[in-house]
Amino acid sequence: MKFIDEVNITIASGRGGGGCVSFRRESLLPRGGPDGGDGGKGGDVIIRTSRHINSLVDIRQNKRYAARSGQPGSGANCSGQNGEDLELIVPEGTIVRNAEGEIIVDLTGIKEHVLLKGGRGGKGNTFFKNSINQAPDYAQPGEEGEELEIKLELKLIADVGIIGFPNAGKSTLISRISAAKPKIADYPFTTLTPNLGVVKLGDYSSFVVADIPGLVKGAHEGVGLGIQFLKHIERTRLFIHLVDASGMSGRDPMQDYVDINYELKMYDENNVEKEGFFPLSTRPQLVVLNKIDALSEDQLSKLKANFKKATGTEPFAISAVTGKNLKEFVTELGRHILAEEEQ
Ligand SMILES: Nc1nc2c(ncn2[C@@H]2O[C@H](COP(=O)(O)OP(=O)(O)OP(=O)(O)O)[C@@H](O)[C@H]2O)c(=O)[nH]1
Ligand SMILES: [Mg+2]
Repeated sequence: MKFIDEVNITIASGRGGGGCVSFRRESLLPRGGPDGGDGGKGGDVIIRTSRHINSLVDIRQNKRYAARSGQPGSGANCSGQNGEDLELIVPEGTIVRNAEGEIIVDLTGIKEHVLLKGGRGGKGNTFFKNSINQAPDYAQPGEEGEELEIKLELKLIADVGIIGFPNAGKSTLISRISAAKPKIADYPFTTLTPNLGVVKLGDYSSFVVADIPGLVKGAHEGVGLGIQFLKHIERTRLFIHLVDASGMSGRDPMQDYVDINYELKMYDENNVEKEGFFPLSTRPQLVVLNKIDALSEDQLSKLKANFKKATGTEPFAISAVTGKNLKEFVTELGRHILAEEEQ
């Protein structure tokens, strides 16, 4: 299964500035020669890649992206200013296609590519002066810019995988921290295929979270939906291990946590021979207790203490429904991802 982020936009390069028709007029030179300057060049549309961006969310903010036009030339042989280029910054690996679906450029290992050239600036009348015509009274108009509909495509690679029992609130969580709109319902196995969401961290960075169908005890033997979806999060840097803390399921939260980790271990055993396989059971996990809105303070602190004893670190405690502690959690998650990246 592929996760593709797609954005359709129209891009336009700037038109060139017109050349100028002008003649020198100085008090001692009543009939001066031509001095109309050239128009400036229109801006190009350039696409550049950045390692700090990993989705196309920002590009989606506009439908049309246009570079600036060149300024017209003026008298005294002044050239018009060139129009500013327009830069689209996208993640590495973005593919640009035209409206017919043909690839214009695949930005894998490519830092920048000029998608559209700006129009040339028109020549001013100075340019047309020659021995026959000493005083041309015409100039060239600027060249038109170009316009193109393009489709940007990016194969998303998840940074974080959310694991947990069915109904733990995985889809609710992803819907609260990203723009993803997965189906959420009060029964197990609501999610049948993985969902991806892009989580924004401040203005310049983001990361991708994958919500996969829930695991149950015996998943490695095919119970429930089985563990085939774990392959979608094999490449993630870390897991959010989401535990339903409410007890509404009738199961014990700590036992759920142990059972899921056991399934990861079994998955590893079954895949250890696979080329390039990264074991899942040793992947860093952020243990997150969800649905704390359904617990009393006392119940929660007992549960936290139990988890701290078992894992060595304090678990996060959130409510994906009320939003309690979500902001702090996203910040912390971002910090962990950066830390993993730097390793
Ligand atoms: N009280 C409470 N209910 C929650 C919370 N988060 C999720 N739920 C509810 O739990 C149920 C399951 O939520 P989902 O997000 O569909 O759970 P899931 O883990 O994606 O489930 P599957 O897709 O079946 O694996 C829904 O009825 C949610 O409204 C929470 O923080 N508090
Ligand atoms: Mg779900």
